[in-house]
Amino acid sequence: MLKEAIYHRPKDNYAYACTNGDLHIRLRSKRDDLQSVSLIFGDPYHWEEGKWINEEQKLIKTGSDQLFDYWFTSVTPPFRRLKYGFSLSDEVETIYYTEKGFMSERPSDTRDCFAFPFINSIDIFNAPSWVKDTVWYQIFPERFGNGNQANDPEGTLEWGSAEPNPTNFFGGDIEGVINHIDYLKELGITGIYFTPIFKAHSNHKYDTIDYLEVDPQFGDNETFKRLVKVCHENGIKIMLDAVFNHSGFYFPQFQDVLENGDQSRFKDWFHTREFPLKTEPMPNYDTFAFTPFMPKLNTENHEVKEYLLEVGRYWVREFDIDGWRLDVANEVDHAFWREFRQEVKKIKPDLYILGEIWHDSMPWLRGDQFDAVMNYPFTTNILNLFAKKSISNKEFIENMVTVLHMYPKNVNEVAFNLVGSHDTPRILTECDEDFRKVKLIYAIMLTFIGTPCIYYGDEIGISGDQDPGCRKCMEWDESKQNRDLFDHIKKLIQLRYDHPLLANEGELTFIPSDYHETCIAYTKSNGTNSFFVIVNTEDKEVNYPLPFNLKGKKIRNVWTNEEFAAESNELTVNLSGFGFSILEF
Ligand code: ARE
Ligand code: CA
Repeated sequence: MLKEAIYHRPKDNYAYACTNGDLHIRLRSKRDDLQSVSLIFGDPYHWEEGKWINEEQKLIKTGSDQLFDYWFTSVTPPFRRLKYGFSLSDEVETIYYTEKGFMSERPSDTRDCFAFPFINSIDIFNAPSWVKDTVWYQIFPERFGNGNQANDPEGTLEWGSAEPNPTNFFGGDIEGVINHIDYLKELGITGIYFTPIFKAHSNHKYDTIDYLEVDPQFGDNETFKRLVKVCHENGIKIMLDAVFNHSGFYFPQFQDVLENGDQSRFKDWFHTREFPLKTEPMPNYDTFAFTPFMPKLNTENHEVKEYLLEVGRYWVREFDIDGWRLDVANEVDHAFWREFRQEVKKIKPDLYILGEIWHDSMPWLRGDQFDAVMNYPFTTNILNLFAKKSISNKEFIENMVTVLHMYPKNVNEVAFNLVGSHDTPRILTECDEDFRKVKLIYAIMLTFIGTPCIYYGDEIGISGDQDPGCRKCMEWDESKQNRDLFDHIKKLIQLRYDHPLLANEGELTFIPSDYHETCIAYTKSNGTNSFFVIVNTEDKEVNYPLPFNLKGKKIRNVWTNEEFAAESNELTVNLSGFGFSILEF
């Protein structure tokens, strides 16, 4: 037994409480090393005749990545507190693992044990329940629809007449979104994430001038109110982008510091190093990346904090938005985000708080800051397999298992899964314009754990390279839209709504990577019912023998809507090159 690989810590993704009173416990061990793992657990204060009263329960293996196996179990401590240890067995021995290390004797004294001292409900991670059933659509407002030419900025180009660049404008606005609600309804999405809409200088609006005003190029605050109303009437939630890490260069408070230097009453609003401020050759104040046009806000300053918290509250209170996406969330202090959460959730307890973090984000997902982060590790894994072809199916499965075990399950359910955004090349372009691959990718994303998001236009086959290429105008001429892809995604969305198991109910388990050469497969199961997703990642027809004995069971192919009874215990599914299948049994 390789003890060095065995890991547990009574916090974060290894031990966490759920809102229903369950306590989830995970353990990690070297891949293929242990044969079984059990939890030895009991109430810390339950002693009888000098003996600690405890029980034992087996953990199940929920996946293996390149190096490790992951084990899981759930217990419901009646008095909301637990002491525990593990019993670990391989072929030769059984040993015990507790906070004090490894021992040959079963733990009998709670002082040795791991402790989950008390499940205080206020500390439990509690994301809004609507999110896990939501399918998002991301809109870059300047490029979705021009509903009002009167507000077009000077020099606006004809819709779609040029390649997008960092400075051109095409006149997209909020009325353009309102006008196309029927299109979004038809696709079936139930949430819109808008990149920034507040007054700013650039076409992407990440350089805010006024946080309390909708950019006049997009409409006004009343137009936005109308949009929220129309969306809500159509069952669509609204999430806005909060750019609190930095302001824009033309933010009046920053202009004041530029002008008045250390005499400015706003000088502590930013991270300045010397006066006067200069932008060349390098800004002498902190910025987003090295962009002088985005001076970093000092969120530790009381006035700045109060100002931004009010912005956070304002759009929730006055406009009834349903979510905040937090730009560059990892560069803002944790203390700020803790207060932010308190403040906005006081107004709307089921508001969704989504941080933009591309890396391991556990420190933000402990229940006191964000509900989710943008799941770029998921994105990268998909791209590496289908687009860049830099990993094998085996590595893909292993990486997904890693991603799924990075966070608690209740966090995974609301993870914001995406395969592209305004910051990445478009998925079609990544896939070398191979629509079959794009379809497969959506089949995975829309049957996966998490809340999926479609980047505007990806559903009709818009192409585009890295920013700014990925920000082309939406194509509204139906004859130029790929309606086949649209129908495909629409159907997957509908299936996800029709079958909660395809969304976030039940467990996702991959079939081990060595089972089949060219197919990736996983089950979504709640113990009674199961869905089975098989994806052929190569351009050749294959037969996939089902890895279960389903004899006598009714099987339904939910994609083709065919039903059949399994007559033998060996069933094979035929898949075309880059084909897939979704079975229910
Ligand atoms: C502009 C040009 C780009 C150019 C860039 C260089 O358009 O072509 O490459 O300048 O300075 C906004 C605009 C961008 C603009 C940028 C700067 O949308 O068009 O780029 O401002 O003016 C990191 C951050 C992450 C950030 C990405 C872009 O961690 O927070 O970089 N994303 C948000 C928004 C952006 C927005 C900003 C931040 C700024 O979503 O749209 O940009 O408000 C790795 C790293 C990540 C890194 C990621 C992407 O995975 O680990 O940390 O994200 O790559 O680069
Ligand atoms: Ca317009």
